[in-house]
Order: sequence, then structure tokens, then C-alpha cells
Amino acid sequence: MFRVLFHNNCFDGACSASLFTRFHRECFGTAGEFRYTGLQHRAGEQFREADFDGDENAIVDFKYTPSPKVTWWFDHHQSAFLSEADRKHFEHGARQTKGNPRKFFNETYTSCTGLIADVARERFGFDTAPYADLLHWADIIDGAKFESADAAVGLAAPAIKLMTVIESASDPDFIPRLIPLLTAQPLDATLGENFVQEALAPRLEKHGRDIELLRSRAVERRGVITFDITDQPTEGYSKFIPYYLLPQAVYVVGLSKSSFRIKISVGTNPWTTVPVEHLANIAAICERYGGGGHPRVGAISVPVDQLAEAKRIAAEVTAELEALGQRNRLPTDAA
Ligand SMILES: [Mn+2]
Repeated sequence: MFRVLFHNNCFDGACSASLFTRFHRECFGTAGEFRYTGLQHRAGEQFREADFDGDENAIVDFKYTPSPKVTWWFDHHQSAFLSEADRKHFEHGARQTKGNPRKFFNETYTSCTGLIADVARERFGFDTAPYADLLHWADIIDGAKFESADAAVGLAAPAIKLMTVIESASDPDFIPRLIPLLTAQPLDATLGENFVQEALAPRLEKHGRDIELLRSRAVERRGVITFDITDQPTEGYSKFIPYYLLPQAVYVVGLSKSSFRIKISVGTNPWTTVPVEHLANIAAICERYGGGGHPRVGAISVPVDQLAEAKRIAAEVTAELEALGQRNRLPTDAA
């Protein structure tokens, strides 16, 4: 039995596991059966040695481990190595297996599926042409390079619907059941499978409710969307919905609440027409209030019983972004 461990609840992780299996079957054919385990980021130890229970074990789209039981590894995350010792272990192994490597790391790849495809084709002669559509969507989804807010929120493409069910799957058997299908048939055929449709229906319903809730709350002023949904328990709504509703806006400042915190989400429209050098540094703004993030998106957390303080901070951040007076050029503006 060949055990493939993959990044759980991630479209690229599932595609990586599927493509690796095809590649190994076709180019080696030594494994009778493949079994799959999803790996989750967590505090402390990332792996349990007991997880590596195959005659061979592969990890795809997830962190490195020096365990000798792991015979194949592919990753593209900047944070692939948990320690300098792990990086050294990988580099030492790479020197020893030169000419016949089995572990591959390249952080310039948008998706791990893309890395596996290039290695399999260039080093082992594996024909990746049948998987062009899968590779295309793995790059779009893992790189968050949706062509528009309509594409990201409208969920029209089969791959984006599959992404939605994969990201929200809680049944541990669901993704392992899906993985072999991803390289066995077109994505729309996989989406049409009964067990996939059953998982998708409640997700689409919730997504529709999220859109309507935000439509009723989101307002735009001077290029900044604000909303407050702290009175509505709303876990895991799509962060693209505000830009879908109000595409002229450059920024969003949203208030939401979970059991343990009030969250002020601050974001930049991924499809903004404002040149990047004119955009506000969201990480720097959030850091001033004890939050953090990236240049384009960040968050500030406030204790769950301090709603007034959260509203005060949100108003300050909103005023700062409104003062920039930036708005997107929309296709309708041209006429
Ligand atoms: Mn990935």
C-alpha cells in the first residue's frame, strides 16, 4: 500500500495527490493500492510517525519531514521547512540522491500540482497533456488569480465549485474519495457525481445567504466598503463578496464576530485599477492597532466583549482609507 499525505481542505492539495498517483502508477507501477490522508497545519508537531503506514509514503503540498519512512515529497510553500535542521536534512538528502531525487521543493511555483507535473514530465517522461485543465485551475485557485470578482463569487466554473466543497469538507472520507476522480475524468464530470452534489448543495445555499446578508449591510463611501455583521454568526464567508457587490471600491473594512473575538477585516480589492504603488499598506495600518497581515490584506482582533472599541477602531481605519479618495475605473466608466 502506498500512503499519500496531502494538504487537507485545499484544491491544490487534492489535485497534487491525484496527479502524483497517476504519475507513480504510470511511471513506476510498483504500488498495488493508494490510500490518502489529509494533513492540517497545527501548533507543535505537524506529523505523527504512525501516519506513515504505507510500504511507501509521499507528502504533497505540505511541510517537509526528515522521517525516513517518507520516500517522496513535493512542496512549493515558503514555509516548507519547520526548522533550519529540516532544511539541512533536505539539502543533504538532495546531494546524496543527485541524479535520482525523490524530494522536490520549488517556491517559485504557483501550485504544487504544477511542480509535480513539470518534474514528472521532465525527469520521468510522464505525459501531462491530459491534465492541462486541472493544472490551469490549480494555478488559478492556489494563486488566487481569479479573473474577476464575478468569477470568484459567481462560482460558475466547475473547478471553483469543487474548490468550495473541498475547502469546507469535514467528512474525512470525502476528499480521499474525490482524489482519484480528479485525474480520471473532466472536472465537470467529477462535479456531477452524486456524493459531490450532496456536499455542494448546502454550501451553495450558505453562500447565497452570505451574499444576501452582505448585500443588506455593505455600503461604499469614497472607495471604502464598510459592513458590520457582528450580530450574525457567519463563519467562513467568501472575502470576495464585498468587491462583487460594490466593484468600484478599492478597500473593505468589515466587522464580524466569532465565539472568541471580534474581527476587523481590512482588505484591498484584488481587481483594483489603482496602481500598486498608490495603494495603502494594510499590514502597517493593522499593526498600529495590534493586528497584522500582508500589504494588501490584514486583520485586527478585539476581545469579544468590546464591540464599542472594535467599532471605534473600524471607524478610524475607514476614515484613513476614505481620505485617500481612491476608486476603481469600471468598464462602464469608459462609455
Ligand atoms: Mn499548494
